[in-house]
Amino acid sequence: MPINHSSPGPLARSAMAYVLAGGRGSRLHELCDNRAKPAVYFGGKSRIIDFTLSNALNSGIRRIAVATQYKAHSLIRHMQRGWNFFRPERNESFDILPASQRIAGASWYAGTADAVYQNLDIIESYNPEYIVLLAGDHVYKMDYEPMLQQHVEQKADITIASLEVPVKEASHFGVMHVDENDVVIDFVEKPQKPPHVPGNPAVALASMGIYVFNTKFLIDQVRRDAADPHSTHDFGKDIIPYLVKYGKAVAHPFSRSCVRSREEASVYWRDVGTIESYWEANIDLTAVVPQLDLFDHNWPIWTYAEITPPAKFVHDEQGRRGIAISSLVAGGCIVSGASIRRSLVGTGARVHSYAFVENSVILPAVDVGRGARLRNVVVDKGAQIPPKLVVGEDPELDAERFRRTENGICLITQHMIDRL
Ligand code: ADQ
Ligand code: ADP
Repeated sequence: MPINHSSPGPLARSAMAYVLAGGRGSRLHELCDNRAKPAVYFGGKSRIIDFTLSNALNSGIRRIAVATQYKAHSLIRHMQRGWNFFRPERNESFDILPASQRIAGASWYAGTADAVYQNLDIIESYNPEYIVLLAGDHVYKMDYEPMLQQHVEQKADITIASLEVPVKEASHFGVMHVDENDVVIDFVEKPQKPPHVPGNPAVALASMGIYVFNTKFLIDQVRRDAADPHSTHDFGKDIIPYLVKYGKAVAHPFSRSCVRSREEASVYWRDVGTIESYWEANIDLTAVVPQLDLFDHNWPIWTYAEITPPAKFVHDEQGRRGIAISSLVAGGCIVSGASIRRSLVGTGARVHSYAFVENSVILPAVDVGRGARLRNVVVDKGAQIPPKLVVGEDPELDAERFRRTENGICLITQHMIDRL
């Protein structure tokens, strides 16, 4: 049933969120061997995509579609289990759209614009007034309503969420210049030498890859792009540069719609695209006042949570205490005679006697054997850490056995343990 445009209230109710969740996440290496980046665990019990989906839901959007492609099984399974509460009889919908050769001759999604083009019939069947186009692989809390309002007030063709980033990191982004009304006057996708904002050589204005369109306009643009033999069918490379030149593109500063609790000192948006940034963003959650507040009742991060008993901390047979300090420990864990510090421990993990875990991200169902010592590691789901294994004390040995980053963070997977 089409969305009722005449109903008063927030614009989000006339919008559909279209989430691109097909990217590869190659800099997360083995963490993305069997799952797409949006399906990677974050914060002890959520997955990265839960942030974008929760933002949409908490903003009041009730129609969501997610385009998947690369290694999508675990992502699709997660969404089927955790995001299946939308009801067509309430004008709600949740569609998972794997690249599935739905259009004659087309195969995989060639680029982000193609991932929209191949599903235009589905978008048209819901007929939303606006599309909020999102990426499924960032960690942030954002209310999309102020962005929709700005889009309508400024009669924009496209509104692009923007964030100031250090110039030295800006070559991973689309970089913009805006005029005094936030109209984008220049846009370059991933420039080698990023231009800075006027008056501040250290800062560039980056696109967050979050766009608002009027649906009819988006459909026209994506069709035009699909017919263009010179296009790579990508928003950042093709559609946005075209609209900055020939249409009206407006930038929406993230600071106007970033959701912050009283605990949060500054705006928070993370790509968590590398092992180091992933580790760091997770470990930050163990701080007394973390930069990201996951305990904010006003903006819950929804997820699929397995039914588990609460985490349990017990003495071992010799009376050694099982403890965790400055740590987040998910349900179903048993910590027996082991010490855990500044770490995240995922659902259903076991940490056995005499083990010591520090500054580490332990994903679900990991088993840390007796006497193992882990420092500065990320352990992939289900890995069985052998008794007495020591990681984080001998850089050369670590680099031989595991994936060790420049700053000494080790990613450990079961496959690497099998080779020991
Ligand atoms: P990138 O993130 O590098 O830059 P891209 O690789 O196109 O752009 O990914 C955008 C989103 O689409 C990601 O969530 C990815 O998972 C998904 N995706 C990629 N290819 C897909 C496909 N074929 N099918 C389905 N989903 C796919 C973009 C913009 C920049 C901007 C940054 C902000 O192009 O201008 O600065 O996002 O992170
Ligand atoms: P997640 O932890 O993301 O929920 P799993 O770790 O259970 O998912 O598996 C991720 C995906 O990879 C699933 O589709 C699973 O079937 C598949 N998978 C897991 N291990 C392997 C493997 N060794 N080879 C190929 N596919 C695998």
